[in-house]
This record gives sequence, structure tokens and C-alpha cells, in this order.
Amino acid sequence: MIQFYYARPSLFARPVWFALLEKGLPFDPVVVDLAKGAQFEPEFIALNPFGHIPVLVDQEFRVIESQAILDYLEAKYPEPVLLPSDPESLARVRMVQMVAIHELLPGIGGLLVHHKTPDEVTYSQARITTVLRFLEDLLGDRPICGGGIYHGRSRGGNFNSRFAPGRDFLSILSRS
Ligand SMILES: N[C@@H](CCC(=O)N[C@@H](CS)C(=O)NCC(=O)O)C(=O)O
Repeated sequence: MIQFYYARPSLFARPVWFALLEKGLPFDPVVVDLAKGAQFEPEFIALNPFGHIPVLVDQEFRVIESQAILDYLEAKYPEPVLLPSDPESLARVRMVQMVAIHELLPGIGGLLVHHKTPDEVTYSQARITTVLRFLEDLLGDRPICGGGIYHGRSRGGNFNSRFAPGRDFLSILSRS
């Protein structure tokens, strides 16, 4: 049985949930209570020395890092296919994944932090707006980002499974 260590609000754990569910894999969800510091307990540090969820343990094999977990699941359990193989779709999916993690998340984080200066707010908003414009452009007229499978079906796949369903990213931002 697969053990999936997660915490409810984690944007990094969510895509792993999607993949496990879409692939119909039986798994044992293990909550790690981050607020209580469970990620720093020795048993968890033995699984992930960085003290982060998600972690997936499949039989004896342990995987940390959400993208590595997704790649592992795709390779180990290829049906149903969740990742496109044609070069352009694959590149689009990876761009969405990387931009979500490395550009969007820090931008959102900048808005969530307390005691931010007006300049910091402006910087974060500009960063998020750039990301959302990029994603809108990438999506173009396609109903989906990656191809006629999972990553596309959830419209941007990893992006949306981390954040929210829906296409009109820029109007969401302007409402906030
Ligand atoms: N690069 C990691 C990031 C994982 C991560 O930052 N997880 C957060 C929850 S969203 C965490 O475990 N935080 C606990 C802590 O920082 O103490 C991944 O993609 O899996």
C-alpha cells in the first residue's frame, strides 16, 4: 500500500492527491500536522530530512518533492496516462508547473505576509499579473493546456490543481 504524507492546505500535496485519485491507486493518507510541528518529529525527519510534505512511500521506496512524486507515479503506474508525451504539450505542462511553483507561489506568498510595505504589495501584484498573463497566453484558445488528458483536463493541470479551477485568471486577480 502507498503511504501519502500530506497536510490539508498544501498546494504541493494537492497535485499528488489528484494523481493518486486519477490513477485509481489505493493509498493510505497520513496527515502531518504542520501547525503542531509534526514535520520536525524524528520519525518524519527520517522520511524527509527537509521536514516538508508531501512524501510518498510505495512499499519500501520513499519519494520526496511533489514533482518527483508525480513523475514516479506516472512512470510506475502509467495507466491512465496523466502526462502528455508530444513535445509541445509536455513543454506547456512543464512550463505551467514550473511557473506556478517558482513565480506564482512567491508572488502569492508576498501578498499573504503580514507587515508588507506598499512597494512589496505592488511588486507581488505585478509578479502575479505577469504570471497570469503568461498563463492566459499559453492557454490561448485551447480549452486545456497540455493535451487531451489529465493535465489538460484540469485546465493547466498542475497549476490549477495547486490553486483553483477556472480559466479567467486575470479577472480573478482584479477582483481580489
Ligand atoms: N519543493 C517541495 C516543497 C514542499 C513544501 O514546501 N511543503 C510545505 C507545505 S506546502 C511544508 O511541508 N512546510 C512545512 C514547513 O515548512 O515546516 C515540494 O514540491 O514538495
